Amino acid sequence: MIEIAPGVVHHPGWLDRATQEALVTALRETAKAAPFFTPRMPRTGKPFSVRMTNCGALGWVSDEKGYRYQPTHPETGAPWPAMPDILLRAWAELAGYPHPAEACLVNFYEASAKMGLHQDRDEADFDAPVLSLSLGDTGVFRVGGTTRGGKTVSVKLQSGDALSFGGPARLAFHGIDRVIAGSSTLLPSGGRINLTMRRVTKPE
Ligand code: MD6
Ligand code: FE
Repeated sequence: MIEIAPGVVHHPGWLDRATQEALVTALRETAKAAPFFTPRMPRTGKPFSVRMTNCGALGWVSDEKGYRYQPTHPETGAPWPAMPDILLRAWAELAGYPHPAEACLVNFYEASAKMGLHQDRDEADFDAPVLSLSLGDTGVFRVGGTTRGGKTVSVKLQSGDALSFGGPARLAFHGIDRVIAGSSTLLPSGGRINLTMRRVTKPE
């Protein structure tokens, strides 16, 4: 493991190929129960280039009304499906936090998709890290400080990599500059999946 910035720990190749394939199979079931939707920016309604779904008790959604967590899919109204076991295990092993994750946001990037610099701050509990797993094509991830405009570092997140994002970095700005098309054979039609597991509520 490599600490790329204080609180940002990169675990290259944390999932082996067979586990990556099993996770993709599990996520196809997730997407049947909770189809990918296109989130929209608060106020403007401008669509994201990334498509999203969720699993776990809560899911992150965004539309004209704002960013929030909710227990149901924004289009079907159905509860989110359970988190696959591989994700529960990853949280137990890497998060270093004594309570379970409540939400896993699933982001799908086509070759042209990206995600602008943002903070993850819609959770009530910042003591837990956000734990990310990447599948498919490599994403160029950038992380800076807790204010905009400071110095940043970049790391390539390859299929199977885990990234734990907590402590002094929990509110750091970060994003995905680009996806490197053709860099992985995991997803037959290409693209990148990123999973971010989060604790949302404060434990009792
Ligand atoms: C991505 N990741 O890798 C976007 N957020 O596609 C995130 O936005 C992120 O990787 C919080 C913590 C870790 C992350
Ligand atoms: Fe994020």
